[in-house]
Parts: sequence; C-alpha cells; structure tokens
Amino acid sequence: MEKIEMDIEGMHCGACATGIQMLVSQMDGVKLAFVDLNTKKGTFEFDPAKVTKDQIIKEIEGLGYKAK
Ligand SMILES: [Cu+2]
Repeated sequence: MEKIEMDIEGMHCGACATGIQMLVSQMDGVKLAFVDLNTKKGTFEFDPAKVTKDQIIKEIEGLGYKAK
C-alpha cells in the first residue's frame, strides 16, 4: 500500500470534498480516501499494483478540480 497526500484546488464547500472522496474511494485499488476542505489536501491510500497516482489525479480533474 502506498499513501500520498496532494493539494486540491477549486473546492468551495463540504460537498466538493465529499464528492471527491466518494469518487476516489470507489476506484479499484484505492483503500482509503480522505479530503479536507479546510487544508485543501487529500490523503489517499492505494495499491500501486492496481492504480496509479496519475489515475487518481485524472479522476479528480475529471470532476473539475486541480490536483497535484
Ligand atoms: Cu462545493
């Protein structure tokens, strides 16, 4: 398992954070997703054999937010 933290731009309310959290946690290989609106950071724990950091970023960007 790999654990990463990234900055997420474009969130403006709790629903944004929850939406990202739900979407990423449903991805295959993702074990844990936590998005904090106040710090604008997302913490993700995933199996690198099943999913990559780039795929997670793409998924978040698909919702209209910026992640890095
Ligand atoms: Cu929002």
